[in-house]
Amino acid sequence: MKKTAFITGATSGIGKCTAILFALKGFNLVLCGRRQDRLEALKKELGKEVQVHTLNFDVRNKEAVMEAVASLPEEFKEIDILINNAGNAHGLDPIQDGNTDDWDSMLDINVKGLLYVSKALIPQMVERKSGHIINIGSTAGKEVYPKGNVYCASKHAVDAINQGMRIDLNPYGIRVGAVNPGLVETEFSTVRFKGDEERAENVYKGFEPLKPEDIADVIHFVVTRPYHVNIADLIIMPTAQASSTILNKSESI
Ligand code: NDP
Ligand code: 8X3
Repeated sequence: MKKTAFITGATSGIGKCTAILFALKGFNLVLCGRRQDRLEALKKELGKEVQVHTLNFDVRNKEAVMEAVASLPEEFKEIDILINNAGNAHGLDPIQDGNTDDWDSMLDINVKGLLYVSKALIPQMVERKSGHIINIGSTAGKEVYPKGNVYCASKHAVDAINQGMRIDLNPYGIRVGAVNPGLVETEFSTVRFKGDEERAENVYKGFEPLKPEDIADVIHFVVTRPYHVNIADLIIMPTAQASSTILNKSESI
């Protein structure tokens, strides 16, 4: 029987590439995001290969999250794999200049949103005594870099939540692990810099960044290990990156 994966943030970047790869590999999909046109396009494209259901909600809205999960049709109710991926950075400012709306966005989406979606889906995993939760953290959840303050805090929180989930869900045989990417070229920097494409593109100039496909590949590896194998925590960086602040940039690339 095909497994069902529930992916948040499936309309772009890492989530979208994971959805595409999972469809190719035969997973049924519940795809989430706020951009309806993109959800519909994905359903049309991937629905040719597997069963796809889309859910449009903002992870910040607790009621909307619970209602969306409750609305799942019978054939999508049993979720085998939850990929907590929705999230972004908003702004890159020293703490003294930080925008409080940006802080709210990052903590509400990256931390509380992840918790709400998990809260909605974990009970059925506990009841079945099986399931797999993959939390998309970041190198920013392992170290703090200049001006990264609150985004790094949100991803450090994901790291702690990932560990806490693994401990609390251990008696129920549920696998929990984090995938922590370094620099991946997606819409991430466009969102961080509020639509300033030139500034966003500059982040990935002079070195070869990860592609969202690279992370999708790792996520697929994680979910396809035998059930007794749980990949608890992975860090993936571009070869040119040694840490959040050490990047081998060469003008020739
Ligand atoms: P993208 O901006 O390309 O994708 C972000 C996804 O999150 C979109 O599908 C977006 O969908 C969704 N999303 C954002 N806010 C909300 C919200 N309030 N409610 C519901 N969905 C939301 O970025 P990435 O693919 O790069 O990011 C995915 C994850 O990877 C994030 O958690 C990010 O922190 C993490 N990450 C990214 C790295 C990078 O360098 N790119 C490195 C390390 C980690 P929509 O707008 O349609 O709602
Ligand atoms: C995304 C990677 O270095 O921009 O989480 O924070 S970084």
